[in-house]
Amino acid sequence: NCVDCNPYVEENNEKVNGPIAGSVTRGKESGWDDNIGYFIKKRLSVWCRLPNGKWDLGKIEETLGDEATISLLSGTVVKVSTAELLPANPDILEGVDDLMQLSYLNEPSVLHNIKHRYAQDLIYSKAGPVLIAVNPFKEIPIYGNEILTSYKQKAKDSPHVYAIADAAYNEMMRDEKNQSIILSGESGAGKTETAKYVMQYLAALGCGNDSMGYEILQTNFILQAFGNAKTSRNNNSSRFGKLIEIHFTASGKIHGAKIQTFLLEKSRVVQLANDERSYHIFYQLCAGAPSTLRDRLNLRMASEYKYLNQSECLVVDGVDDGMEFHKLVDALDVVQICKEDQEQAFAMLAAVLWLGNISFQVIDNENHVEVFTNEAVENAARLINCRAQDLMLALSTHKIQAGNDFIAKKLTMQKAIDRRDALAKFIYTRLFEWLVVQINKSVKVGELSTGRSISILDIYGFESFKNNSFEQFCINYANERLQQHFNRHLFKLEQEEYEEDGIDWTKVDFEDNQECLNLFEKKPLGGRAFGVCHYAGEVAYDTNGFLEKNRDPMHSEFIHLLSSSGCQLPKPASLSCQSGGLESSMQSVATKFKSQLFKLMHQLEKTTPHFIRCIKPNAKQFPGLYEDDLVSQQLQCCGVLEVVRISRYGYPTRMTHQEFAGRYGFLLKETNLSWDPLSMSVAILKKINFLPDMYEVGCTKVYLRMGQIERLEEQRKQFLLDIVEVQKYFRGGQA
Ligand code: AD9
Ligand code: MG
Repeated sequence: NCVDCNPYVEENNEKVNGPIAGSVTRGKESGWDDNIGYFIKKRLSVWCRLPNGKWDLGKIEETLGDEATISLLSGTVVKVSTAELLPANPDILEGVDDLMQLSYLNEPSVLHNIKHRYAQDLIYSKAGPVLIAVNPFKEIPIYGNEILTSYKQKAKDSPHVYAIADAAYNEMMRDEKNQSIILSGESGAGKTETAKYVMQYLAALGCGNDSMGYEILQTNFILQAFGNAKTSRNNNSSRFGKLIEIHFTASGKIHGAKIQTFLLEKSRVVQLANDERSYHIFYQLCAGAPSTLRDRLNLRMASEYKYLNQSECLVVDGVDDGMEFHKLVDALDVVQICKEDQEQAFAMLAAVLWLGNISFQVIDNENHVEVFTNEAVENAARLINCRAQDLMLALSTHKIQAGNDFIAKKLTMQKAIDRRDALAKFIYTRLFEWLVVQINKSVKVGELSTGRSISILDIYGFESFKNNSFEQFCINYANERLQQHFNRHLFKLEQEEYEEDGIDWTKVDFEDNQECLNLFEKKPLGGRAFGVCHYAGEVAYDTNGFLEKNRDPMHSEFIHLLSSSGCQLPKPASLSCQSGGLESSMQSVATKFKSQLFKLMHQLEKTTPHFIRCIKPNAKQFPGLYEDDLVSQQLQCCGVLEVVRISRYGYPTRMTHQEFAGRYGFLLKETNLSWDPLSMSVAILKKINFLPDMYEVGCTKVYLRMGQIERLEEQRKQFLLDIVEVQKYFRGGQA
């Protein structure tokens, strides 16, 4: 049972379930089928899905039953099923900065709009309340003090990460309510960079205590060195989730922060895929440590350590690890980690590297092993500050209790290797945790705390690979939770708007992923493989290694070794883990992660959220390359199409009665001047003969279902053409 049942979950589901649980509606685009004839008659553009799956623009020539003949823009004529057609937006809507302005919110229209903007370096767009950020993979001049100031002064309002940070800050000040900025997107999509721009903006806005803003920005650099690595998808991939809560004084100045991290990928310390690296800090230390430190730690080049050289990838293009090391030491100074602690931390890193070089020799025909006595084990023991003999025993034997005595039983080769790697991972993760604690001490929110804060969440995006294991299981579970938060928030916003305007919101259904979450949280999972239909698509998980990864055994030998060693650094953390009680040390990884996530969701639920969806336009990390399929898949995964869907089920067109009456009042032959705009709207809607399901009249606005506005616009166009004809006629007559 990977995710144990926790009574807390039940309680929580109950609480957050709210009014939308179970309301599932997913269907075809309402109204479109009836509109096909209209599109033929008016020669309006449509999107046509070709047999290769790509969408292309064209016009419908004719339909015969379910088959349509389409002439594509290129001139080619194709026959497709009418099910492969979707309405396209009029040219005037090309490249709008909010997707919600599109009359048709279907997938090809959304994709086309984002692509059109991206080609002009307009990387930010809105989808209603959500900011979409497409990674440019190049520097574009849209950041820095000048631009920052123009957003601050509201001189600019085009979609931008600064505008989101500004909105969050202003809402916090105005409503005295905590805010959150939630970034999501797949690896390499730009979450961490975007989060840095948010922090940069907030630091500039709330720079009361200058050094605190600067200190907070420096924490990015430290956590990046210890928690980021080069992967095949991103040269600077964050291998942990992070929530940073930035606190403000009553006058809006920054006065501290609190950082929480989630689920660091520990396997990377000992095992690397080809062309990937371990955590940046190892290479930085090997390349940049001054000679005195090198001597004290017996440090070698990165290429001499097995944990680093196994993947045949030691450098990252354009990165000078030695220089980065000096920047790191500066940042550690800024957050007031003293030189002794810094050196102790470096010693632990060197210990991990030397552990990786320890090897074993078989001593009998049962494959039992002993540690090779060489410099690796000598150095590792010296750095951990224990006796080499004790380390060797801890790595090659297993203690079994026999009556009142303990017998040391020799391990076999694989068990001993696993034991060595487990110790390396243990030391590294404790070091990481220790670092987070130290950073938090340094940026601690002072006595003056008002409780006002903006939290920024940069967490790994949804993952679906060929092989998906326990890590993907946890990551996707986290994403499923965040998606629920996202859906519920959007639903709430919509509901509020309808209710305020006196509209019956029960007519609008929303999708909820509670059933999927229940599956993660309650049911024991059997068999070697299983699939989960996530909101973002189906993922097949391979249970191989699941239980072992979930148990994450902490051998008593290590605890004994480390607590009796003279090593200063990981000890407090490792012991605090133990003193946190047997309970916490016995919890499975998934259980701990689950309760961490619940705490996170509780925390987020108390804030006003702002969502940023980051999109990776190509897998090569190249500028200027936009791959339709990849983008489309991500829009699906990060829920942008879901936002679009939500508004499609609702009423995408909203106009105030003044606007509506002003634009379409001409349709009424006789207007009564004493009519108020609301009465005019009602009269217009009656006159057009819209089906009752296609509109709603609120106190302040008219709400129209998708596609309805086109009908009105077409009539208006015809009316204006008629006027021109009449004018021509009279002018002709006069001539
Ligand atoms: V991961 O899930 O941590 O692997 P992220 O965080 O989504 O991933 P990251 O922010 O690290 O991606 O961005 C990847 C790279 O894209 C960066 O190293 C930059 O080279 C590039 N990038 C991202 N955003 C921008 C931007 N706004 N301007 C320029 C950018 N380059
Ligand atoms: Mg990142």
